[in-house]
Amino acid sequence: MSALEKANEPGLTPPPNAYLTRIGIEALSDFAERRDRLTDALEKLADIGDEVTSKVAERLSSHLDSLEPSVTMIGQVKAGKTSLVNAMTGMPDILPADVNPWTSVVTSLHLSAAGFPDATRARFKFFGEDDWQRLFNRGGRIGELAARAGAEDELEKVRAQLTEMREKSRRRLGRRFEMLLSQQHDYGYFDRQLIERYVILGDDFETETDTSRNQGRFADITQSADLFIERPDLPTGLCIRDTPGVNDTFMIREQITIRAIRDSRLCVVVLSAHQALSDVDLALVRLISNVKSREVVIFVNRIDELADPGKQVPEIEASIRATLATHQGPENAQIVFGSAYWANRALTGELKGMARASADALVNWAQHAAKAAKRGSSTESMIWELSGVPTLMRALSERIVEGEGAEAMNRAAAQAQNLLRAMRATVTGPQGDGQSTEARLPAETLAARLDQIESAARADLRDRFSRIETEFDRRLERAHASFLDRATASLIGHLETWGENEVWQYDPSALRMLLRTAYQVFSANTHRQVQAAYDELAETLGTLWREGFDHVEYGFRVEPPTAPRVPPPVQIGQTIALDLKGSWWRRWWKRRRGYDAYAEDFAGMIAAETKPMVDDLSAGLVQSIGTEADSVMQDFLATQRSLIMNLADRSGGEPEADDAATRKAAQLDRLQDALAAFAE
Ligand SMILES: Nc1nc2c(ncn2[C@@H]2O[C@H](COP(=O)(O)OP(=O)(O)OP(=O)(O)O)[C@@H](O)[C@H]2O)c(=O)[nH]1
Ligand SMILES: [Mg+2]
Repeated sequence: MSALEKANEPGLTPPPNAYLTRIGIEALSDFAERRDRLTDALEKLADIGDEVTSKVAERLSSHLDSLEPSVTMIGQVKAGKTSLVNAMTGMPDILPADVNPWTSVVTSLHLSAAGFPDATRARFKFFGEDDWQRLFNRGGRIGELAARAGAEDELEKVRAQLTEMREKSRRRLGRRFEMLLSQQHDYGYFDRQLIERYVILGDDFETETDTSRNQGRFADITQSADLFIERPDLPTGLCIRDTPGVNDTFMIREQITIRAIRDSRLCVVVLSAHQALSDVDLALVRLISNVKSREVVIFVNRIDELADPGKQVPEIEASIRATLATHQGPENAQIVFGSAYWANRALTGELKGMARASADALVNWAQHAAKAAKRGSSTESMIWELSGVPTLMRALSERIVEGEGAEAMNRAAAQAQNLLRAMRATVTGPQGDGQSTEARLPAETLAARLDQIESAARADLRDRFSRIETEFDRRLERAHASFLDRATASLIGHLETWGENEVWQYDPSALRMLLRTAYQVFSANTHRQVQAAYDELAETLGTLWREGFDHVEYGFRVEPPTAPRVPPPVQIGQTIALDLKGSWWRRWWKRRRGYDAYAEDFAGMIAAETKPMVDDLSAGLVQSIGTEADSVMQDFLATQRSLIMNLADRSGGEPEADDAATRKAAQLDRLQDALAAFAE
């Protein structure tokens, strides 16, 4: 059935066998139980506490509840990313997947058990003026490459295609075209028709006569789509991001993919079993080789199209591992084999109508994957298991729990400890002896000390960052220069031996390796320095508590926040001129004359090609990490300030009646024990 035929169906109600999606996410359910115990403890703290402490407790608990781990799906065009996203979501029809329409937009499906704070159910953001200008005036990445390589006629071709594309959009959108850039459209609902209007490009716009359908009307200027779906059966929130295929003509989408990978902690590379990791996919390998192995899962889709999956799958796996090893891809990345087609059939229960070849392959695969074929389970759950989707979900769930999940829990548990310690002081006096805490320092002094501490801590963090940045820039520059030296030496060597008529090629992977190493050092430094800044701040605040109040427990300490994670340097993998081995490079080569011209032009071109990559790493990333580290610090400080000032305000007030105080002290003791279970 084509996407067009289905356009007017809602298609968004859960399929008959939606229950299957609960298979494979057991680790998430266990996690959710632990999380609920912690939120319970926080809610109890909120009950006991005064207004200020309750607010802190509620904020911590809602923060934990709104945790939304995300997974970005990337892969070659038509590997079946969208079909797989649909299967993982448990809604085979949610996103249009077909031979003809193709995904042009990063589409994020936000699944939440708890619902969403506002009424928006679909949000579409259009390209900004900048991206658009860059694409059309300079021809996107391809244009930049072509211009730099001196391939003017290629550039002309690209420009002509882009102009045509722009004219098409203009015709379709009329006067609104310019106005729409940088805008965002929000809807309180979504259906197939709406989604298609924004996320699907197709070859047949111009021949489409039924304009009421508006398929793909906004797709070429839409940059991202967000859909918000309530899924009460899910133990945690989850975001699944579908992306456009990576080997697209204009490479503008490579940048979009890079951003999408960076926005998620986990990445699934979807390959097609027919052409798993061919040379076309080296661009993919380059991107994922900058992500930690444990944060990448490879899903080889479409095994239903193999004649003998039982025999072919191990061969494919060996060949993928070999390609990854040769091209410095992630080591030991988990590889899952399966079929989105089988998964979606299992969900809808349409098993009889399954294509013959696909059904044969299923039987063949079932014999090899004996584990999946558990006796006593239903046919659809067997097929679901064989589709690989539950295995994929298991892999993702484990990684979510040990990564983002564990961090969120540790963070919340540490802050809950701080809260509890502060509450002991506010509720009963720190010794639990019913005496109310007395402030030793007047409120104004405490406030002034807090101001001082805050500005000193933030300045310290800024200093640390600027030192890290200087060192990182130096390393990047060194890496860059040493690569240029080596490459130029190789070029001269080539010219001396072979002359100008032999085309010379040089592999840029050494550059990437150098940049990656520089980044690893930077990343480790950053983590250490930020944590050190937080630890020192927590110490200082602990001292303030002890100095500021009578009766604060001996050894009272403040737990520091956790340093934010440093994202992987995905942009190191972006395609540069040296990666293009084909006709362009030959052309570039053929245009030069004379050794000096080669060496000079080469250095100039490589410098220009790699500079944005280096800049993006140094300025872009360092800045965003710095901003995040600062905002975590400020958040922590704001909480501490509210707790300290609260205690100062209450001191000297009427102490609570003895029995009430004793009761609360006992409650706090129990909560202390409950929280201890979450200590690292
Ligand atoms: N036989 C078979 N066909 C599949 C499978 N997965 C996807 N397809 C089909 O392959 C075509 C492309 O699938 P999509 O899910 O749109 O692929 P995609 O990777 O999202 O494609 P782009 O968005 O264009 O990059 C559709 O016709 C799907 O029905 C599979 O596991 N088996
Ligand atoms: Mg797609």
